[in-house]
Amino acid sequence: MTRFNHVIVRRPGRSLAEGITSASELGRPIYERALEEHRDYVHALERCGVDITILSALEAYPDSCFVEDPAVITRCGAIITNPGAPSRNGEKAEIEPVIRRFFSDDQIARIEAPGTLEGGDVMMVGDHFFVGRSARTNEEGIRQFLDILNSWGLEGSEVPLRHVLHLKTGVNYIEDGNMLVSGEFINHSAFACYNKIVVPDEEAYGANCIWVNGTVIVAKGYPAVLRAVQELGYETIVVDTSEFRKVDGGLSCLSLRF
Ligand code: CIR
Repeated sequence: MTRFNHVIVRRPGRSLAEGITSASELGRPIYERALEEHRDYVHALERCGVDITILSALEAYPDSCFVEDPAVITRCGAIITNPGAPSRNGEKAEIEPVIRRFFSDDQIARIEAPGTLEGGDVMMVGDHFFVGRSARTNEEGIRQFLDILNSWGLEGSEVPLRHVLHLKTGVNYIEDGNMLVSGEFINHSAFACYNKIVVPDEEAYGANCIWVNGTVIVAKGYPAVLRAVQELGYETIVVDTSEFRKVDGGLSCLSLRF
């Protein structure tokens, strides 16, 4: 059974306003509001019974509060990724010393060039890891990732993406066989055997929920998603992530949970 004891987050910096975005029509994130939303996010996690490592903002890396992307943590070890976005690649060197506080040398592996991989493309379902092949995560990155998993007795499989930034932009596992699916993943054969909660198009951003020790954290403003998750019997906490949405970020991207 999955249980998380630790969470790593990084405060957003003022440079978040320069983060990569596909949604410029939403405007640039407002730093003070992003900080407030981030504090609420941390409080929500605290209520889920995890200890939280809060890292300082890194102004040199506008997207570095999205700590999910430069590392993937499994029950057997951690993988430092090789982010495919050039402006984010240096984040891997910033996260590694933090990962070392929790894992020994033999529990840490790396994705090496020409392989690229970002953690937002990795969805953990027990000991199986679905990996999105995206503009950020390439074939070689996935090959290396699956090799590492296999060497640890874990397994994974590739899911080609057509429209979304990362795999977990559109599909998220909330344990107990339940999976939130939106857009291109609704009828995807890889997810046919799960209890699918279909997220309507107008709430697609809300598909990015996180399960933490029995509680599901849901983004504010997605009532159909919230209702569906509550009807499954989960405790829920709603957190506003609208400033992070302006740079394509959501609930899962803002933490490493292990
Ligand atoms: C990026 O484009 O890399 C950031 N602006 C958003 C990253 C979101 N991360 C995630 O979905 N895991």
